[in-house]
Amino acid sequence: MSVDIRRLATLLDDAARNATAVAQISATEALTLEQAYEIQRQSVERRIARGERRVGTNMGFTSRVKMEQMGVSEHIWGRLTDAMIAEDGGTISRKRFVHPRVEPEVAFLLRKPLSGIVTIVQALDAVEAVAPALEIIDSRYENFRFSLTDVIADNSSSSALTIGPWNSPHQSLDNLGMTVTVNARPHTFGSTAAIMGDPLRSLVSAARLVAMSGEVLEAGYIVLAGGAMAAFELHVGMHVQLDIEHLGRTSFTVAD
Ligand code: OOG
Ligand code: MG
Repeated sequence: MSVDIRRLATLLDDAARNATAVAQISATEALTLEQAYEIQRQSVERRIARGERRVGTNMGFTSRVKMEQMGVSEHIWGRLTDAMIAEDGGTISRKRFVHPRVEPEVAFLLRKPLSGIVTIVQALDAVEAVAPALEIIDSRYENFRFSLTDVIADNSSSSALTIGPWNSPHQSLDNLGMTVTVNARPHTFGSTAAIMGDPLRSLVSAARLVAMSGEVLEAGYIVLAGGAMAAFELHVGMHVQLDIEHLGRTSFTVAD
């Protein structure tokens, strides 16, 4: 049976737009990785056609804790658009999402394009700045459960993010303390080391993976290196804050 890529791209785009969950595609159709990324591409194309602008790339499952939490052990990537960026310190409506979760991240801003096999030195040379980021992920699948190809087709659960201050990348980034605070109480502690021992390695992986789909990490792109700690559910009234040692802080509040 041939897979109807366009229908599945529309299904997932509508699910995201209407904040309603759909059944896992893998329950009824076996997708290849190429088909899953093509569904993702076409569903994000629909956003672009509605006026959104591509601003970057989101890496997934780059830490052991994230792999274990979701039962997926391969790196994946998704596409970020401008509509996903929320104001740092601002308010985000719960209504936009199906069952949102948040995770602490490191964001890179590129000053040069990157694609294919690159060294960690080349990756660093392409970075303009680095910032703390909070990513809101929201699977469009029922019960936040999916297979590898399901989550890829669903744009790697990308849904929103806040970004803190941009810093020089010319400092050691491989073991910075991360503190997540919820409603002024410490929630979780971690380290940027959880992201492959050094979040720059996630950028190396991103360059290689996007090249397999004929893509480039463009100058000006934001690249999210992946959640460093397990994601947790968001509820109305929560104020979530991330502090990364030497890099600063980002936060948001969940409104009705
Ligand atoms: C997929 C999102 C992956 C990350 O940082 O690992 C991701 C998911 O967990 O739903 O953004
Ligand atoms: Mg993430």
